[in-house]
Amino acid sequence: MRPEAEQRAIDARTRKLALYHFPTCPFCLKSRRVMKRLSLNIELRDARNNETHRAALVAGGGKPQVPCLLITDDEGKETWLYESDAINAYFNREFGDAAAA
Ligand SMILES: N[C@@H](CCC(=O)N[C@@H](CS)C(=O)NCC(=O)O)C(=O)O
Repeated sequence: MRPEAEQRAIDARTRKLALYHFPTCPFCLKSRRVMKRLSLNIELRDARNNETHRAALVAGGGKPQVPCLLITDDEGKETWLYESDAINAYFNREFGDAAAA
């Protein structure tokens, strides 16, 4: 739980993110758990059941592996971050307690 203003600021930043995932993939679950723990409202894009999302993942990231975090910076430049450990490290670095300190 964060103060409302702080959560709004985090929400504004997480609007620039999207997580490509499969609903039943254990690696995706690992990342979704961290999102939940840190109260990150990040759009989930199902690359298993949604062909558009799957195609975007392959076209942008280069392979159909999930989880993959799409990070869009203020200039619109896209970074496709694969690997659950790397994604979770990014979440903790950007939004964890240490980030707020
Ligand atoms: N080391 C990767 C493993 C990810 C992985 O194996 N994901 C599977 C789904 S559980 C996958 O994307 N497989 C490719 C496919 O099914 O096309 C991680 O930790 O993110």
